[in-house]
Amino acid sequence: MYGSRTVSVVFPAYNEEQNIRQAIDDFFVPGVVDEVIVVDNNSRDRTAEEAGRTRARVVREAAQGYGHALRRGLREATGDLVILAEPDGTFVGRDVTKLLSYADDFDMVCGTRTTRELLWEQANMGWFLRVGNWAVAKLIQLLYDGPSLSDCGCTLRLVHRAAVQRIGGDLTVGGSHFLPEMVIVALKRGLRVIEIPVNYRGRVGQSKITGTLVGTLRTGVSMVALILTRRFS
Ligand SMILES: Nc1nc2c(ncn2[C@@H]2O[C@H](COP(=O)(O)OP(=O)(O)O)[C@@H](O)[C@H]2O)c(=O)[nH]1
Ligand SMILES: [Mg+2]
Repeated sequence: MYGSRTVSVVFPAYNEEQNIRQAIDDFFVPGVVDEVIVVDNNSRDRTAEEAGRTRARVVREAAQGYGHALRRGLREATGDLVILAEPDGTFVGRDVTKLLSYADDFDMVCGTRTTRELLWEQANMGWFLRVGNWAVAKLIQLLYDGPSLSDCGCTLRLVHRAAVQRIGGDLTVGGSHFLPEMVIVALKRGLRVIEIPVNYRGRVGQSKITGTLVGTLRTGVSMVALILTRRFS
């Protein structure tokens, strides 16, 4: 609970057996987080089994993709406040309280991983990724008259479930470029959005999006295409 509101955490999970249980433990912040939902996205490893041994609720999403998994989680969450995160060890459970501290004033509180002081040594956020995330975020800020944005790809974020109900029908992206769509739709609907710095650590297990240059570029191009087409078509 946060004040009188219940809090859900959503983990999209594709082959995350190595860290899923630690992540659930870490994010089940006592007295604060009421529900953790693991969206198992056709994992071929023991992700679902490992998560099934915890207090988390496991749902299986057959449509493959980061966006499909997160959208399913947004539909499944029952909390008044919904926090999207990743179970790969990159995010820190105690940052939940940072997001919550802005929840009274904003409909959506996005994390940013481009603050150097909060980047851990092993974090996959070198110069290229940092500048790329920043530049695409600035494009959104500029074209959609947004708040100050400095990271287009940070899963860790909070959204009120009431806001999800307003924007859910407009969310269409199933792939890795889902996050900019969520911000664009929120801004178009006039939701109050802010971005705050969060910790970003090294990953446990294999990265499926920004682990390779090709994956990073593909995601970046899809993001920019989405941002431009939604604005100009
Ligand atoms: N890439 C990808 N990630 C998925 C999918 N389904 C769920 N996920 C989860 O989405 C999150 C982001 O992927 P990740 O490999 O961490 O990308 P990175 O953060 O760029 O290293 C992880 O928690 C994945 O387990 C999928 O189909 N593709
Ligand atoms: Mg990750």
